[in-house]
Amino acid sequence: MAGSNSTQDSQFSLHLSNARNIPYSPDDKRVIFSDLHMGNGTRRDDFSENSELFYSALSEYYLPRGYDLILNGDVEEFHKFTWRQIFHAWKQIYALFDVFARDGKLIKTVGNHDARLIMDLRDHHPYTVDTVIRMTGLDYPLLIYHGHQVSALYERFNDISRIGVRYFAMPLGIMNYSVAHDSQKRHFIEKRIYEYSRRERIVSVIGHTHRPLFESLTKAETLRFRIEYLLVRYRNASHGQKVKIEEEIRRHRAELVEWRSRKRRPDLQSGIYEEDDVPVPCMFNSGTVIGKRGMTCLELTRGRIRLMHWFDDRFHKEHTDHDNRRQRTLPGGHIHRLELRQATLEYVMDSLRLLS
Ligand SMILES: [Mn+2]
Repeated sequence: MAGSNSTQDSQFSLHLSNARNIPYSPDDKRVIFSDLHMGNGTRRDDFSENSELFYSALSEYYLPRGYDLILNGDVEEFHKFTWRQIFHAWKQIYALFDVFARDGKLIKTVGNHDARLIMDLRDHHPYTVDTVIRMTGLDYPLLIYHGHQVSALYERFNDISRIGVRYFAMPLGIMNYSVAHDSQKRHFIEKRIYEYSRRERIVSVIGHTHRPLFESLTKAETLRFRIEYLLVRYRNASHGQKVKIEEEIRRHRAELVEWRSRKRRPDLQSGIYEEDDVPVPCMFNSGTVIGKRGMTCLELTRGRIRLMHWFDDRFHKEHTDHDNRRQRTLPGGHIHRLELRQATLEYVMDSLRLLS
């Protein structure tokens, strides 16, 4: 990231000398959450709304099943709140983190909103904080990092004035500046991380943009690719297969139409790879805990990576679907865990070998 006047120099690379190595084993169970933005517990605190959902998922699902908990950055919101305020407001959550930490099952990385944890607050934090986790023992390394490392590059090349907003407006709470609400910046970040991961043959698991990504793709992109793939298979399929493929195409098509019809923020720059190329599944994003429709996370279990959506049907009614096989409900009956996508790590590694 050496300073340069040339915009062609805007390549991204991570400093891996300080990465912490964690061996991969198919028997391990790990869950990755990012972007909690924990604050003081008031209405100004973005974490408040989904805090119960988060607490229930950890205490009733992941903890009893022996998962490692990976918190991948922006856990605390120090741009608006003090350490004392955050810790006081969320004692119960920290008590739960303590339980994971006691068994050596808590892994925490740093983001841009909690960067003070590796700076002035270094001695006041009870947990080890890393910048990059490198999972070893797979064909190619799987790196877990927040992803803000690209932001500095963006500021440098595109909009130097933003730095003023970041460092002067934020601490006073004048504006709620966040990368998640800036689609141009989000696109820049995803594209740089995608290109870096593909070039270096690594799998990047990030957060930061608050947008869940699976196999480097958004949901609409995945559905489109799957429909195209099924259309190719359709022609040479047997009669029995054709009926099944037809059904599948119709279902995906309906899902795509439904997904598009929802009133979403326009996101025209969603493609992060060259359109005439096959996307490589080298980038995954856990999304965020503070989503309006619940929270998303990535699970690494039994040789698979899965994108999960957690929601509480008392607040996020639109998603309730009791007939869905991919949905599990916690004993209280209100909190649901829905599998959005899944792939084997072998598939991910093979793709990296053959496509990058
Ligand atoms: Mn961030």
